Amino acid sequence: MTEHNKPLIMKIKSIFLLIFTLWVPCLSAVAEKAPRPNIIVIMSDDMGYSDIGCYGSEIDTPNLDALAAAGLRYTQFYNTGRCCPTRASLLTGLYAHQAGIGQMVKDYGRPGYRGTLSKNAVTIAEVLKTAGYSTYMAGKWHITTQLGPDGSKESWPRQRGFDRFYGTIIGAGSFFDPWTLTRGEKAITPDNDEGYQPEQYYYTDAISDNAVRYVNEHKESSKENPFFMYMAYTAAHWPMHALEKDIAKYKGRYDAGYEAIREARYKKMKELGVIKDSKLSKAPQLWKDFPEDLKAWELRCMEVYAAMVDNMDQGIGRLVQALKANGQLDNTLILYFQDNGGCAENRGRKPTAKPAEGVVPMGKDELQTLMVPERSRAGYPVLTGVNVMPGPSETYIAYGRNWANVSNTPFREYKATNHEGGIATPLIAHWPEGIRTKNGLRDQVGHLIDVMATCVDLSGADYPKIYKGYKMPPMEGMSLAGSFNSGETVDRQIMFEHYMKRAIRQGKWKLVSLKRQPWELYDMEEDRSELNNLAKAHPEKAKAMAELWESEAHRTLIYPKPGQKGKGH
Ligand SMILES: [Ca+2]
Repeated sequence: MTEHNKPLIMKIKSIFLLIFTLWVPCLSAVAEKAPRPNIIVIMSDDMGYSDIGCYGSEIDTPNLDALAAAGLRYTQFYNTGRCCPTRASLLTGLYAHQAGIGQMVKDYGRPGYRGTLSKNAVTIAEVLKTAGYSTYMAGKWHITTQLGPDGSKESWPRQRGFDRFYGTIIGAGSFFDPWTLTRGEKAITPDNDEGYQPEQYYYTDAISDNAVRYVNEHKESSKENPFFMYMAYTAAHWPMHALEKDIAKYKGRYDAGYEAIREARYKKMKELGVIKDSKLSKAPQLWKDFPEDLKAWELRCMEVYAAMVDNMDQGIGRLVQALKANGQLDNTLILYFQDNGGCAENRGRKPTAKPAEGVVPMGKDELQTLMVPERSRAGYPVLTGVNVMPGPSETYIAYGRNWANVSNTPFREYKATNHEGGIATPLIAHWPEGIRTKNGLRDQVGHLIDVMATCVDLSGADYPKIYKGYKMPPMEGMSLAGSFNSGETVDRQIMFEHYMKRAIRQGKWKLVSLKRQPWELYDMEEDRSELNNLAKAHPEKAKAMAELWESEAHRTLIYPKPGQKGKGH
């Protein structure tokens, strides 16, 4: 630079400074005016990583596939492995124990195990309301011990931040007559609900239809504020209940048996890129070894399961159409994921001990009071056991371990464990105005705790330090928004614990154990299926991660455990 040039450069600098001074407030004014997105969180129940089309399934899910094709699929997203803790963690952005629900909805008298959402935790709905969002929920709550329609409701959806609620307070029940069915705060039956009288009542349709109604009524009321909606389907949790029109489509689709379906999924998953070098884990039973005389029944279980997923996808399609018709699809972030992996529970696979006798129809206002009804609303006895063909309301059967293993292709283990078969979930993110990548894959490791951070980030809400006089722990997660338009990954540390099954993910490493079993160590980049235990090959790494898990367990209220007086083991 010469002396001669200086004044000119200074002049240029001044001009730039002037432009900058005028331009930046202009830009920030635009940013302030940019409408904040609506946010819809859709969660399904008891489904494996490979159960939707865009993650490898043969089940028809064209609407979820279309969201994935126009947005992103995450390949390493985690839930907690079980219904209640997942819901507690998702809604609060904390680990489940910090939110008071480390196990199920039962009070074990320890801070991490009260069975009801902690007052030292705030829900996404509560936070987003402070930023002017309307808040709606349709579906399963399952984070309170308060079940009775006449008792305290202080930890019900309406009391925890949702303006409107339609759904169930407990975690499971008949799809034709759900236990704890509620509109707002009022206990209802499918027959006496004045707000919803379809030709044929089916809970999955009811969740979809009520969600569509919330979206439409938000628009009709000309509200200019954005909304947050939480849709928590009970599909495809047991019982295998579905509509005959949906089941018919899947007749014969599974006749080739477990291995053929599992291998087809495995091949498709690799082609799609949702798994990389994961090998296929060992199946619990081969199709040829399943009793020949029960095969028609076993096939029917999976046909009904597929129909349940299909029906949910149809409902998601109706939701997308409503958003499109209202001109709101482009500025709505839709997240879809699952609450835990495929369920190996044996529910209803043995005959009913004492079936009800005769036909005694239920009255219009007669509330269902059982998770497993003794009778359908029409009055017929509900039956379980082999060769009771699932689907109708007079049956109550789970699809069983072998199909759960197919759902969890290619992983090991099931719902309620911390192995990948328990905690791996798809995550689809769709937001035309915010996500530029189409049909993208994201390898960023993530967890339910990230949903709160994402909502806070996109809504501009302040996450409170104190809420209603209670102190709030800081959010545990990180916003997903950073990965919406970038494939770069950030190393994470993520904790897991449920009924003494435990895990910690740290970068590419995962330390995991079953209940009262030794730690196993896996390299998740090479062995996502957890088949080659490296704990002995890398003892120092295993030890360091085990120590980290212990210290994090104290911090995140895994300790003290139920039955423990002090802290630690
Ligand atoms: Ca579940």
